[in-house]
Amino acid sequence: MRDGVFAFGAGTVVRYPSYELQPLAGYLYRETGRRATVEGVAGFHGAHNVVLLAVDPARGLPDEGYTLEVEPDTVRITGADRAGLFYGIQTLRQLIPPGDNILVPVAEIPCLRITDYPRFPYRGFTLDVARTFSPFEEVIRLLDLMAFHKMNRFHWHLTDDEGWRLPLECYPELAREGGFRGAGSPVRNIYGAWGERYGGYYTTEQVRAVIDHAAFRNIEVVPEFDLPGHSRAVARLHPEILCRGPVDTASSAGYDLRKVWCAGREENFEMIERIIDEICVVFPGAIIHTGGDEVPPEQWETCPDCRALMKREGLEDTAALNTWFENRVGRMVADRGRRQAVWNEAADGGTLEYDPVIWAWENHESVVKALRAGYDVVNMTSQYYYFDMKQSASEVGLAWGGIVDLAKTYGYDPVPEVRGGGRVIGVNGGFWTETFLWNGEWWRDYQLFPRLCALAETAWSPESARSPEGFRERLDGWHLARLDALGVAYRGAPGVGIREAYTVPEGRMRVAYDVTGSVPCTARNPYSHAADNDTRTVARTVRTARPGDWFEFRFRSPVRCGSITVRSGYSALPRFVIGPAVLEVSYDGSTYEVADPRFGYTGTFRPRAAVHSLRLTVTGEGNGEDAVIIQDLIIMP
Ligand code: TNX
Repeated sequence: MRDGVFAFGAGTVVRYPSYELQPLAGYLYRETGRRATVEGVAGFHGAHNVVLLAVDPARGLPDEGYTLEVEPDTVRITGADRAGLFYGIQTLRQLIPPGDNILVPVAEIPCLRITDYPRFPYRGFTLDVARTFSPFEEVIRLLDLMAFHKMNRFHWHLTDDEGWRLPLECYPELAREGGFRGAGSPVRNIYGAWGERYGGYYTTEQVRAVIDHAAFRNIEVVPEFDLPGHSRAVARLHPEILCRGPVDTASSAGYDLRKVWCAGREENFEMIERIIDEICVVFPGAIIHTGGDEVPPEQWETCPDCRALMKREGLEDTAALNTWFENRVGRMVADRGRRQAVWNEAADGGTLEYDPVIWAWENHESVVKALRAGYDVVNMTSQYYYFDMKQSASEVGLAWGGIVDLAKTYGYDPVPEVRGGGRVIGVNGGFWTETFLWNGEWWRDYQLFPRLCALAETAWSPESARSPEGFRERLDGWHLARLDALGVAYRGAPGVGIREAYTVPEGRMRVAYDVTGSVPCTARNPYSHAADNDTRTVARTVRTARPGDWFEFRFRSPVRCGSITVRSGYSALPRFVIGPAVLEVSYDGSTYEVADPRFGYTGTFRPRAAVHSLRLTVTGEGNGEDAVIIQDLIIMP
């Protein structure tokens, strides 16, 4: 810090010395409230009130580094490379007082000198767009926010069991049909309401626009084609890729849940190579992610072709087969001059031969294991960096990785001490989206911020410069205000606060009723759990509900009320829902009339008289699940 301030605005001139930097000068102008004028002139020429941009590798700063020198008359931002200059501009943005930039004509920036560069070359974030779709505009907005936090890799999880969002010329049906689920699609809903048509995919133009928008902001897009598991969506359109073993419909009302590419079917590798080839044409980045996670062994174990292959290749188990599979795909990636990235399980059954980057996600041990084996590792440990995990016990999200609050994310040192072996090349935040189908639009900001700020600081700053108190101070002191100004509805923001997963409205009525149904419930989760007025307990059936199955809610004495909400499924994860169904109401205990003809997983209606009983009759087929879950009624006066 130095004495004095630079008055940014009212006559400030932004100068760029060469044509290539003009777009960055324009970017600085726009992102700092359009206060300055921009001109293509090199040097200061004795002028004052000048911001001078430059790239100067000769200064000897590491890649992506920069210096920022603020004096009363001049601001000089010098990048080691273009990326460094870009990050110097981000820091300048962060030095301008938060608030509405446009309404403050002159912003005072304190005089100072900064020398800055990142700890890790890889500072990434994963967005799962397969389970819940994020439209193009949301992706662009996320890239802007990532860039503001100096993050430089966008890992786009484009394919999974529940959807294929990547447009391909070689297999256009994958996105056009496999991008949707529910009615009219061979892909069914596992998450969300039965039968409901849900989905979307990106157009080729949008994919290009994302890549360009990211590249300008020094973000490389890492596309993921998740295989050999997590491939139900493609398997629904191309069932020939599956193993020659039994179908998997035992728990799913006839819907085949199989999701693994057969490893013994040679034509599969032709199809995969065509897809990889097109991915390499569309995506210019260095890394192509080919999945390798969570491959259920049963299909390979029962397939004659896979068994013959394992025998021929001397592969002991399905873990070895998974590694073998990823090596074949790795070769396709390497042949095209790219580097393969895989989830940690891909290395469980042998050596990956094409110098892949291992994305260690399961736990800290998986980071250590991959390092010991000598790989480059991206640390994405779910217990710290999965932003689909709950932030406290009562909030929305999964919890298999524990409660991942801000302090946990911030407090984790991503570089374990492992002698020799590989190195941690970076960190990555993960946002898996199966939990968020029901939550409208608020959840993206809520789950990501400010946890992403903590991850970004871990990614950039040396471990020795980090401190939880300092981080908290900087958040409360100005960074959260800056997020407010950027319109980010982060957890705890004014008007957002802390949201409970299941908001049970205040003042609901406690009324005695009984629940019965045509499907028995489990002993652990009987029907009475849906009638005990305790919203933490649920009833769970022993099998899925089929067309014609019914559930009845019978009040001990007729209830006069303003509204009744019937709810099904888990409160945290939109699974095991009932629907579609017809909701009927009886005011006399014997005749029924329709209250909601299109009941999804939930439905609310306003009775016109005292209610005697309610009945749900299932009209749609199964949900790819072996049960449905019923919650307490919410009855409002
Ligand atoms: C595990 S992360 C998965 C995802 C889920 C996530 C939910 C990874 C490689 N596999 O498919 O969405 O957990 O937290």
